[in-house]
Amino acid sequence: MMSIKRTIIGDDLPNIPWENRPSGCSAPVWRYSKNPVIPRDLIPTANSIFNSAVIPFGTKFIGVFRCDDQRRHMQIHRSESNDGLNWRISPEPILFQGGAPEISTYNYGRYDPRICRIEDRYYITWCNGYEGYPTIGLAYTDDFEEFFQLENAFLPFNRNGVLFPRKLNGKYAMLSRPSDNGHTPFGDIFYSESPDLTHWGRHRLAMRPTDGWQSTKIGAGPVPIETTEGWLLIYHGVLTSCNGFVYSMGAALLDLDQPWKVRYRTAPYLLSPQRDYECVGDVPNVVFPCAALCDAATGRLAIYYGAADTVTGLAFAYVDELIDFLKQNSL
Ligand code: BMA
Repeated sequence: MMSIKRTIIGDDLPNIPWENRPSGCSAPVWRYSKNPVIPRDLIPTANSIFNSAVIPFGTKFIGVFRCDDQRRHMQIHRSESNDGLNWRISPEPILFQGGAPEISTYNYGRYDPRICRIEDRYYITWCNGYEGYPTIGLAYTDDFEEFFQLENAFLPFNRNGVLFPRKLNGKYAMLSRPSDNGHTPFGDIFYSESPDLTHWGRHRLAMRPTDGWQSTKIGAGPVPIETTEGWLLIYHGVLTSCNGFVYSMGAALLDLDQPWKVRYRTAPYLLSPQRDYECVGDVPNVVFPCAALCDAATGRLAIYYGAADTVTGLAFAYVDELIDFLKQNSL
């Protein structure tokens, strides 16, 4: 189905990876038939490649991929692709230059990256080990050749730092999820602002866990997508089963000017771990979205998500259908 109205406020992306909804499927989000789109061993040193981010760059796509190596060190690697499906991953992790040594030293790990373009610069946020504690690391690049690290955004403990793709009311804006030093049995999404990407404040609670699939904790996923209906935020929610955490995907529409105000939020999940590659792996039962490509002309979305902390999956949706679903199935 082609979207005739332009709901996405953003660029056209005619080469967005895409596959039509399979016949017989009526769900608002459907999986790529050739998932996992990125196998765990796309580079020979990798134990697993998941929870990764992609963005259009020129006529191709650039990725920053979480590659856990065979020491089980968590690292971020640059990657590129002509079609968003077939990826060439650099064998060495990204070297982040320029940061204060105590911030940029590899310590505990770099993982779960997101990429966000703000004006003509690309920013990467990730979970950064600082003195062994997780917090939000931040870096920028203009060319995906050289990467410059900035100060960590917050005190530990924090994960899932996700920037907005433009300033709001003159300030940079970020969602994040304060956490603990372990596997964190709680987690709410907060909104914060900064004049300079170094000093963050005016923190506002945006979303709490509720019930069912999103009862234990929640965290922002891809960079929010600006639409005429508000910021479309795809996020993960966690349920605690007798066998551990179950990570699923949902979505919310946030107010455009005050994004800590939630207009709609999915009561049912959009995608939950049901396929073998989502249920079986290093951490079973995980669907963890970290990036979305979108084409404003057609309303197509391509969502990249980590599956079972092992491989990367791809799923598709139309933004208008997703927003209709959100409105009709909101908490
Ligand atoms: C979270 C993060 C993610 C991971 C998820 C499931 O706390 O560590 O990287 O995908 O747990 O294990």
